[in-house]
Amino acid sequence: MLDTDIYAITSEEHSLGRSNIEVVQELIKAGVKIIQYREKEKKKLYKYQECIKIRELTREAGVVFIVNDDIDLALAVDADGVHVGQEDLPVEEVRRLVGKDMIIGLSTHSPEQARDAEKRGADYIGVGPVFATNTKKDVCAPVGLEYVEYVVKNIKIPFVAIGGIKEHNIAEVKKRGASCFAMVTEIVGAKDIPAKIKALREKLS
Ligand code: TZP
Ligand code: MG
Repeated sequence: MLDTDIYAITSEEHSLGRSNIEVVQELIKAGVKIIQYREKEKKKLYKYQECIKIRELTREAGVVFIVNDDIDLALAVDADGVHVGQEDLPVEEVRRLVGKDMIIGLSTHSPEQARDAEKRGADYIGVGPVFATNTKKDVCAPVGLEYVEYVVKNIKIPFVAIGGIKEHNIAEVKKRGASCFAMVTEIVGAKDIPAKIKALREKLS
């Protein structure tokens, strides 16, 4: 789980006119091994139709597929995991609904939330926003690299750093001990997605 470098997250409104499906195809081509479907602007039926297709593509490619927010959607399309936030259903309830095998990711923004996530059975946590970002609408203030360091030192479950991560600052986050990096706009907003993934990986090497 999260034994990969780049965790890509969809967002059609930032995808330069490409559909989520086209973006996922590019991500797979680029060798990304974990993809989260995050789509705030669409009705459930259209999200379902996209996720059915993305499930097919990711399964074929051996890519881990996580659905953001919608537990029912994750179950309906047989995703590998679901990612929830602090104001979604409690992790224990999510676990009860999805069963023991589905991956549960939980966004966290503080040491307390990280410890709590671990205690309650999240499989991994999101740690951020590390830097300022406008991609998420109700985002809190950046938690900074100190929180990344805290998690590296004190939390045993895997984590993914998120929020404002770009080609120019990813190495800085790695230096603090992160090994998996989630990005929305830096990746889906790139004209050439495989070239962007390659450039990010060069910064990490
Ligand atoms: N959760 C915390 S920050 C964020 C989410 C979903 C948005 C990250 O987007 P970007 O474009 O990589 O800053
Ligand atoms: Mg959410």
